[in-house]
Amino acid sequence: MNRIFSGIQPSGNLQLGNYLGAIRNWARMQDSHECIYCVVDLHAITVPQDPAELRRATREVAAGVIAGGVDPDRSVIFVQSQAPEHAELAWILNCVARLGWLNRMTQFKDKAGADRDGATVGLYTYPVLQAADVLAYKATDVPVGEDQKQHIELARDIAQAFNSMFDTDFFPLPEPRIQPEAARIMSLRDGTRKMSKSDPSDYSRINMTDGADLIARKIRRAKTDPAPLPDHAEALEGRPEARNLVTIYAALAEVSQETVVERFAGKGFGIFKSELADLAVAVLGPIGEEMQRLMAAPDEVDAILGRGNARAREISGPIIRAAQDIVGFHRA
Ligand code: AQP
Repeated sequence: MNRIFSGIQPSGNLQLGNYLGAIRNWARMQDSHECIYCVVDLHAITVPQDPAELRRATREVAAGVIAGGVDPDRSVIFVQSQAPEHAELAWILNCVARLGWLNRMTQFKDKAGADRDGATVGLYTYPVLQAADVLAYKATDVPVGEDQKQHIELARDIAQAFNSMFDTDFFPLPEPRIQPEAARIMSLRDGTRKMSKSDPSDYSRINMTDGADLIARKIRRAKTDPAPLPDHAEALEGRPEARNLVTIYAALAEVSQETVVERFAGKGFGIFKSELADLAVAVLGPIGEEMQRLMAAPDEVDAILGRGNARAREISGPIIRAAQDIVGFHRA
């Protein structure tokens, strides 16, 4: 069975893009893969976080992953900082990865913005830690949204560089697994920016815990253009907000974009948005309720994370020790 690793940051409220682009896919992959899923708090602190909020969000994200369909009896779910193997391997890989490779990473450029010198070193080496996350388990497949593809390609380069530096075939080269239908869910306020937990505008995203009224209000207020829906999907070109709402509808209904535009061809956004809101509430409602239940049962979540942590370290420990031996670390 191929081994999957994927992570999610506790950097704010889980949003629809996290669900459609990652968590739903994580749940599906449990049938065919050995799955390891991680709340990546080490990644979250690459930008400033409030400590109390980080702790709260870590539990909430774990609850979201479980409520979204990841079964703790079948998959490993744990918190990254509690498995020191990640940081240990990241250091070794920092000494393999090249500055030039990291200089090409677009996420760093986006997140650092104009003040690049003010960004943390951690934000810069974020993709190396991500490579360590995956390689610590010798994972072969990494389900991610489109935004993370470049980082997984870098993880492949780092694995290959380690192997050739030490003349070994120790690390397998991981493959990104992207769900094309929900690869990139965009902001409800700007169809050219991805929907994101940390966007300052709550109206830019649908949170997994939003209630029915709020979901409907956010969709009603979502930016659109004045034209009606077209009769074929290619005509959405140049209409990023319209395309985004069609993408969301198609992903939630698990149908193609073509099917959605055929159904709503010529109709205005008023009707479309109202049906989209009903659909979003039908899909997210039960997940949000289960999240709330788990958030009210912190001991249950912590017990799951504790078990997951022990299992994760059982797998990664021997791999890290073998990597240290390859590098030449002395064991006394
Ligand atoms: N808008 C999105 N569309 C599709 N997939 C998405 N993902 C995130 N946003 C979208 C996928 O969710 C997984 C976890 O992401 P993450 O939490 O590690 O970080 P991120 O990609 O940076 O997500 P956010 O929500 O935008 O967080 P912040 O605001 O903290 O940066 C990944 O597989 C990602 O592709």
